[in-house]
Amino acid sequence: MLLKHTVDSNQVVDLKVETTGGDRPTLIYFDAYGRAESIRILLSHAKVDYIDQRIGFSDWPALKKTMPNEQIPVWIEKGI
Ligand SMILES: N[C@@H](CCC(=O)N[C@@H](CS)C(=O)NCC(=O)O)C(=O)O
Repeated sequence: MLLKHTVDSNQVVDLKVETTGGDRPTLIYFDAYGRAESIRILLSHAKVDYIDQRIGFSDWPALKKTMPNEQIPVWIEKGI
């Protein structure tokens, strides 16, 4: 699955979401503990099947404007 984020009129960033199928929700955060690790731990404990999408720090400046409040963590479920 490929999410296309329009950053501005000239630039579209592809955010590749690893998925093997199904409609698994996605947690987007840096490849770091930060504000996401407690969420990951809770999801793991609850045995929630989700995609742990980790963004490289070098990709963040382009993706920032596409995120709600321009911050992460972000949870995407059923396209929302
Ligand atoms: N109010 C948000 C704050 C999220 C937040 O501060 N995210 C930081 C990472 S821990 C962030 O996106 N930093 C990058 C930036 O602001 O450009 C929450 O509690 O989840």
